[in-house]
Order: sequence, then structure tokens, then C-alpha cells
Amino acid sequence: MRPIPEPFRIKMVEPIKRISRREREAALERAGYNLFLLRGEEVYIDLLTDSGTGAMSDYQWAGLMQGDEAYSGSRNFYNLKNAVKDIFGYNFTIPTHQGRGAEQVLFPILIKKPGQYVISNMHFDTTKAHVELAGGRAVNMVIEDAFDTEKYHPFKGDFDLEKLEAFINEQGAEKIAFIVITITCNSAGGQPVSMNNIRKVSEIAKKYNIRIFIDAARFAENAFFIKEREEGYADKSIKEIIKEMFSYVEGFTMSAKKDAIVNIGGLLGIKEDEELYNQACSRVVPMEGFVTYGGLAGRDMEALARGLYEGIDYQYLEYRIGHVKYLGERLREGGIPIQYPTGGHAVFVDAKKILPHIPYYQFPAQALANELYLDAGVRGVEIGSFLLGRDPDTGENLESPLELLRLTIPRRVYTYTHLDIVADGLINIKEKAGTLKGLEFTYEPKILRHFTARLRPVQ
Ligand code: P61
Repeated sequence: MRPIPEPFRIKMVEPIKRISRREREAALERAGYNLFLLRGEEVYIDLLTDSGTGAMSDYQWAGLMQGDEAYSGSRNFYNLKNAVKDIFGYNFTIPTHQGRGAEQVLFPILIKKPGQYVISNMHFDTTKAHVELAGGRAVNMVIEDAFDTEKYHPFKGDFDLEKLEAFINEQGAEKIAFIVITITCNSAGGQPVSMNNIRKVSEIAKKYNIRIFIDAARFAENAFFIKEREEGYADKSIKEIIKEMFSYVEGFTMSAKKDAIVNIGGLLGIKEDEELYNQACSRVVPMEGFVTYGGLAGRDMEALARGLYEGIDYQYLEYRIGHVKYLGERLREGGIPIQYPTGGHAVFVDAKKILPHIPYYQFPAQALANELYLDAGVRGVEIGSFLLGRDPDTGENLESPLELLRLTIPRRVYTYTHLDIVADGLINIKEKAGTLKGLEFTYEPKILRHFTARLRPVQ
């Protein structure tokens, strides 16, 4: 595939350096074979996350200098509020320190009784954690095709509508606290949700009188895929598509560290429900900050207001999605199995297929991630059984349906040559895959183990 050119010039750079293989081996051993425990300087190309790692534009940086640091009513807040109204059509905007800030404000308002369900195509890990902290139970209802990495489906993030309706009928609508549509569906591979599916899910929600929201971290990338792949949307603008997507729900939580290309920030958007807005205001003050800053400085809100527009620019999105696809195509050409088609923010490598000799409880995707670091200085992240943890009742390791290595591409940061290094590294590993070993714990914390656990190769 021919690279889609960057719609920007590089005016400022951050030097990076690749340490030697021997130094990487020592670093990995010190980090307990857990890439989260490396220092940033020990990594050459960092594909751990696309969250807060993007490069802001000159216009966003200029906005930082125009921060009005008023405790209440800063002009930057109003710029942000106007941007949300203009792009999403929503009346109420509450800034938060990041996505999970919005989740912790909203979810306890919606989960009224312990044990109520929250249904998503697929919850992201912090989202699931906030559902559970608020007493709810998170269930995922993405289509089966999402788990078949080789099968092409234009919208692998879609809800399984039959399953959704059957579950509501089985449990009774009063047992469902709310539905949240995650766009794009991060955990399924950054896969988009179609407009048709969003509309149908909202019809089901309306029919049963269930509240419905969007987890909007990658809303612009999702809109781009709708324009490219869904019938009837080729001639609509990205902004028109976004307006329609958000017209079907009552509100959204957003980590602005992704598609809005800021290093920190989140949003809670509410379409028109003033009572919900008032309830959220009472929670945001003690948890995040006053309602017109929510844990952000005025300058952060200005960068965010500007980033929202940059993130929905068609030329930028065409480059962005093409850039990620370029890595996906290079890997496929090199015989590396990936979640196909490539998603919006990352390429997800199917580690189970490359390392069939490593069982799930020895974490094949983590073994692959570690080898990629040793070979090429590239840091990806495991999305599989290591992340999933143990069954709280039996203490057994849970088996994830997929063992994935996520190569997450920061926005406007790395060049195509960097992506070639990543692809060459993985293709090289494939040749010696049979020699890779699984991992076992030397230290395992009780919760969220994949951040701090320590491992060693199985002998
Ligand atoms: C990521 F290793 N995502 O994908 P906050 N919803 C969705 C997200 O993707 C998301 C949040 C809400 C991250 C960052 C991350 O264990 C981890 O602004 C669909 O991060 O609070 C975040 O937004 C939360 C990486 C988060 C992790 C938790 O890389």
C-alpha cells in the first residue's frame, strides 16, 4: 500500500534513541518481564497507548498560551462548550481530568441498585471497573465475528442485536442500568460500530425505556469508517455523521486524550436532560473540580476545544486511518496474523496463531510483546489472558477468547519508517517463534495485575 501523506509539517522534534540489545535485556529483566515497568527512555518506539501521546498542533500550543485560569467561568470553558454544541449538538458540557473522571461522575447516578447490568458492545477496562465500583455488572454483547480475526467484517464493533434484546427480555428492563456503545470498540481491535447498529441499539433502548450513552474516546475515527464503509454516508461530512451518531443517545463520556489529540482531558456531554446535568454537577465538584473546569486548567480546555476540530478534519483522518492500515498491511504481507480489517488506532496481532505452543496461562501475547521489545526496542501491550486476570470465585486464570498484542499508534508522532521497523521486527520474530517461551509469575497483585506483576520466562 502507498503511504497516505502526512497533512502536516514537523516543526519540533523530540529526539529518541535506541539502546543496545544487551541493555534492553537488562532493562526487561529488571522490569520483571512486564513492559509497563520499563522507563520511557528504555523504549525506542512506544506503542503502548494512543492515549495522551499525540502531538498537538501549533494552533493547540498557541491555545495553551491563551489560558484564562479563572476558577469559574473561564473563557476557555465557553470555547469548549461551544465546540461541543457545534460538533455533537449537545447542550451540556462538563470537563473532567480524563475519560475515567467522566465515568466516575456519571455511572453512580445511573446504577440505582446493586447488581444492575450495564451492557456494552465491549467495555474498556476502566469502564468495567467504574461499573463494578458503582455496584453494577458489566456485560459485553459484541458480534461473534469480532472474535474471528481472519474474517472480514466492515463493522466488527457492532452489537449483536438479537443477543441484546434476548438478554433484556430474560433479565427484565428494570435490571439494566444503561447501555453504553463504545466507539470505536477498543478491546475488539479498534473496530467501528455502524450507524445502522447505533440506530438499532437506540431503538431497542427506547422500546424498553433503558438509558443509552456513548463511550466516545475514538468518535472521529468511528465516523471516518462510517463514511468510508457504510452505504449512504460517502457524501456526508464527518461532522454530519458525528451529529447523527450522537443524536441517537442521551450523552457521552469521553477520554479526550485520543481523538481530540490532547495530552490530558476528558468530557461528559449531555444532550438535553437538565436533571441529569444537575445531578452530574453535584458529583463533579467534589470529585473533579468546579463545573467549568473539572480538574483541567483553562489552557488544557483551550487545547481540547481546538483539538476537537482538528480530530474531525477529513484529510487528517484519511492520513490517520491510512497510517495505521499501512502497518496492518505490511504485517499481513509478511504473514503475521492480525485482527482484520485493521482498526482505527492500533494493529492487534493474533499472538495465539504465532505462538500456538504457549498456553493461555503462560501469556503468549506477553511473550510476543517482550520479544518485540528485545528485538526492535518497540513496546506494545498485551490484551489477553494476562490482562483478564483470575476468576474471583475459583481463583483460576481466566482464558481470554483472543490473545492479542496491541500496537497502538500515537497521533501525528511516528513516521512510516518507524512503522517499517515495527513490521520488520515482528516478521523477524515469526521465523524463530517456536523458540519463544511462556511466562510465569514471581509476583502477582490481587487486582489490575498487568500493570505491576513481575514475571519470568518458564524454564
Ligand atoms: C488505552 F492500559 N484507553 O486504550 P482515560 N474508554 C475507552 C478507552 O480506550 C479508555 C478510557 C475509556 C486507554 C488508556 C488506558 O489499563 C489502561 O482518559 C474506550 O484513560 O481515563 C482509555 O480513558 C479511559 C490504557 C487506560 C491502559 C487503562 O490505551
